[in-house]
Amino acid sequence: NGKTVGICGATGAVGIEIISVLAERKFPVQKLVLFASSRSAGKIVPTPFGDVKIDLFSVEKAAKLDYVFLAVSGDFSLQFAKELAAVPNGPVVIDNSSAFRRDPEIPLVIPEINGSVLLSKEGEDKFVSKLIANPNCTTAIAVMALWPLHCEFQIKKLIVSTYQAASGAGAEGMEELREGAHEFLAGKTAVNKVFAHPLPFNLIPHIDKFQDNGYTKEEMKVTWETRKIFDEPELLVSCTAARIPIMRAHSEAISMETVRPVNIERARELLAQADGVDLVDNPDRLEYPMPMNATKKFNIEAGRLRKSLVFGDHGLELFVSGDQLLRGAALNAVLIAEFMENPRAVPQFTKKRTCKFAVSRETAV
Ligand code: 11C
Repeated sequence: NGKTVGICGATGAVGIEIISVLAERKFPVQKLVLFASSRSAGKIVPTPFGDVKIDLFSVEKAAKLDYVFLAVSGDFSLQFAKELAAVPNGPVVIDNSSAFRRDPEIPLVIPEINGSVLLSKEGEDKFVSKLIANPNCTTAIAVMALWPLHCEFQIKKLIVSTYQAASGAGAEGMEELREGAHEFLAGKTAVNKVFAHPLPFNLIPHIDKFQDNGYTKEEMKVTWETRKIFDEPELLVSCTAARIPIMRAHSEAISMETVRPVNIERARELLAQADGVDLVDNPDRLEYPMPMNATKKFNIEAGRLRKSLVFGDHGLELFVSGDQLLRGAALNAVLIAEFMENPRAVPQFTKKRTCKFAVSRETAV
């Protein structure tokens, strides 16, 4: 029962990772179809599933597949995703862009947290939607650590400061950092086209467009998407997002206020047990989450747990690092496909420990 799988944006940073993750997770790929722009069309790409000739996308071609991953712009997704997902017996469409994340009709999914929102009440092999949105990388990495804590202590307020890698701006962003670092070290001024300012040896507190409220869209995504994934529309979330000269893992300092008092040892235990999370929290041995160690890992790292000086017993501080291209994009997308193949195969935190506070989860699982 092999599956036919298509990737749109197959030559981009996320598209390339999706191919690797499909192989590493042993997703039953019977045939892989790679779509990219006319610049790459016709090229032969070696993949773990054999050599594949890059094709130009059309809805007719993609409609014949079982799964289509969209790792392209939001405009492309807006143009084609709904049409493709509406084809009778057509593919499941997993969209990595922000186009549908806030659409109340489209599930926004991290399988281990809220995969159950995909399940139709008609039975386990029936799903509520064939178009599924993959979250923003910054949100996805943070909520892996936050969900188990929320289920135990009920998070009331979140203040997040991010340290985001160049890969969030795609292969071009990574290239600009690599080239710019060489230029900088050679005593030249690093040229910036992708980023608002030169990134090497710098920090840019600006990711995506500024909004009317003074936050950037990247920062607002953390608020909007955390609320939707947790099914907590009132959760207070404030984020400051900064780009730093790191290649592909995002880090985040997170402060929270909780409804219930926090026991730090219990918080450590919860994170040590959580699927998709590695607890790295031994300051005595200089062990804490770092982007260098989180790079190319499926699990995110969480550590630096401590009682908050601001929120006291009802507060917790922590630090997370996670691979932007994996949990933040390709891995999560492939896990969604795995969940659609067999919901029981994906570890689901909600099944082991029902969240006491998100009422809809209790009824859903
Ligand atoms: C960044 N988080 O680091 C962005 C990239 O909404 O999918 C992902 C943008 C998105 O620049």
